[in-house]
Amino acid sequence: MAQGRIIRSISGFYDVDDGQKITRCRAKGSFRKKNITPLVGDEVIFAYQGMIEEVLPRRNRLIRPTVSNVDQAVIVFAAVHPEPNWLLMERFLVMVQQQGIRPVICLNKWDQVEEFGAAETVKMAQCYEQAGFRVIRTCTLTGQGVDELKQELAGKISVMAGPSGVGKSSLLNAAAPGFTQETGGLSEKIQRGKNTTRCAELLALPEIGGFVADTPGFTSLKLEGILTEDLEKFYPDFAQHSRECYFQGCSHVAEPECGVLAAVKNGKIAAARYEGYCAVWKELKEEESQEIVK
Ligand SMILES: Nc1nc2c(ncn2[C@@H]2O[C@H](COP(=O)(O)OP(=O)(O)O)[C@@H](O)[C@H]2O)c(=O)[nH]1
Ligand SMILES: [Mg+2]
Ligand SMILES: [Zn+2]
Repeated sequence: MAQGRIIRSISGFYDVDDGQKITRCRAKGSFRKKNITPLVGDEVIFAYQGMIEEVLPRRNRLIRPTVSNVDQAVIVFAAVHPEPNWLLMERFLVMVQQQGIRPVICLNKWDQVEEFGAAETVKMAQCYEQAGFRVIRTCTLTGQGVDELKQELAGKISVMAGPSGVGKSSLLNAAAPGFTQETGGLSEKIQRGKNTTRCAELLALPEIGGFVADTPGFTSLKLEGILTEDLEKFYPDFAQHSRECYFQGCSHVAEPECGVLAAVKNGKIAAARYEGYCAVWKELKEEESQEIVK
């Protein structure tokens, strides 16, 4: 019996990496009765004959893509093309933190900042840094920021998230010698049907250690299971200011004498960050009122 991690799942089989080699396994028949479905990322006890005997407790579970025990999500956006959707960034940040996963923001194609100006992207990079997030500015053409990205990936289980065409696969190829992830997006578009059903795969990072899952990317994201009153948990930069709110349970959206709004006015919280919060809050509120109608 040995312990390893599922790195791939293909039609009923699971490839388990124990650090030495990869063993193709089936799941024990009793799993089905117990409603256990092994996931990519799971730590398992397995027999070398090719049988998963036990799935060890999961730390967390990301839904898109479906990977468990994730340390961090690298959220990749392009500086200019495809045009960054900052509200989508807010949703990514909330979703990832809701699962207890650390977000790392990667703004790729930084060469486009010089080419096109992109004052908005430069401003947002600072805004997220000010909010306490790790922000890496990268360019796969010049190699800018690639070492920083490698440092973040080293020894951890990471998932690349973000829209398609922003350079996720290119970044992995730049960060890991030997990786040959397909880039350019075209074939991904053709295969989209296939890709959405296929599970993510964990790629072992040579030299630096750890695993990373590449994903085709998606451009929409619906937040589920979050209450408006819990939203500010995912805005750690608001915490010290919300203590100054006059009303207990202040939503920071409409109440008078709000500490968060005051911090926005005196520049301690970036206005764009606050606008993102309000937009997500309103979305969640709308859903809550629909729930009540049902
Ligand atoms: N200008 C520029 N283009 C890049 C950069 N990184 C990737 N690309 C290009 O962006 C396109 C999409 O890259 P890809 O890695 O397939 O994106 P993915 O869909 O997120 O995996 C490809 O044509 C890449 O050559 C970069 O840093 N700067
Ligand atoms: Mg890709
Ligand atoms: Zn408030």
